Amino acid sequence: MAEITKLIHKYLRHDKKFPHVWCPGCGIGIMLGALIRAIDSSGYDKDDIVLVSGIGCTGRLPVYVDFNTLHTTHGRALTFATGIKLAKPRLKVIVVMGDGDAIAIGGNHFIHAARRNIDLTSIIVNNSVYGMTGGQYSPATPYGMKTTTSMYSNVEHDFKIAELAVTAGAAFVGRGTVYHAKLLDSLFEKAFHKAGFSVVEVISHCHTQYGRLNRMGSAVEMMEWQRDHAVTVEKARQMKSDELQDKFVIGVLVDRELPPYEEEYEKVRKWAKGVDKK
Ligand SMILES: Cc1ncc(C[n+]2csc(CCOP(=O)(O)OP(=O)(O)O)c2C)c(N)n1
Ligand code: SF4
Ligand SMILES: [Mg+2]
Repeated sequence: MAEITKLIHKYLRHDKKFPHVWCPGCGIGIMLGALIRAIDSSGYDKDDIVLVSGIGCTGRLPVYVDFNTLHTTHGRALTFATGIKLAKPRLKVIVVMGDGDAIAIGGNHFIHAARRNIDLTSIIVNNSVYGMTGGQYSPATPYGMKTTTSMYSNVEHDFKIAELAVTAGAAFVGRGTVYHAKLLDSLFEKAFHKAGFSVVEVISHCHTQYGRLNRMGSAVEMMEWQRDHAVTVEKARQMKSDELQDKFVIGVLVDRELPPYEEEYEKVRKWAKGVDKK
């Protein structure tokens, strides 16, 4: 308990910005806990962290934490973060986005940040829906599910966010859930220490919008759904594809050495100035 109190006092703007906007039981709070623990155990100085977000329930997160924070426009968090990183490469830049923020309006920024391998950590809270604006479907809403803009059934198929990041070229990609909170701590730490574009997809729940419309029960029942449908990378390797049909994989999906954009760009800058020869 003393440890939690210490973290609250050190990292939350508890005396200025609370109460927060999140519904009781929302998974974003669990993700925030994991984020703070991972930053604390990584030993970063608070002033060396920049936390950037767009707009949404997830996007609200930087308001509540005592780092350098930017609450920017919907879908554009990665563009702000890229500018910060290129101007101040010594800073640790972390971007938190909702599924809509990251892969609907921000989808192009997301795939190109991964392709360029910019040294940023992206955390995407995937609750399958636009939570903040009333539960409209997003590109992460699975086929057949109800939302306020697909009251009968969603006829589109969902992007698998972590797999999209792997294909787009990210150096590190992990997926966890808010049920598996300890796994989130370790995925965040690994992502922070990776040079290049690192991504952690966090499967979460929006029980007040998506869960209610799809009769998925309380926040706790939605977390039990996460527990029952998640399969570790190691276990998935032993399973047949039909056994994995209604499951998703958690753990480290990719961890590869790729030169970060900043290093490549610095080389070109030195060639152009005649400091180094090509
Ligand atoms: C340019 C622009 N388009 C649309 C909106 C409205 N808007 C705000 S948040 C949001 C979606 C939020 O969903 P998501 O990113 O999944 O975050 P969540 O609330 O689920 O955490 C939308 C469409 C906006 N603020 N700005
Ligand atoms: S609307 Fe959904 S995502 Fe937003 S705070 Fe409530 S439960 Fe969380
Ligand atoms: Mg969402």
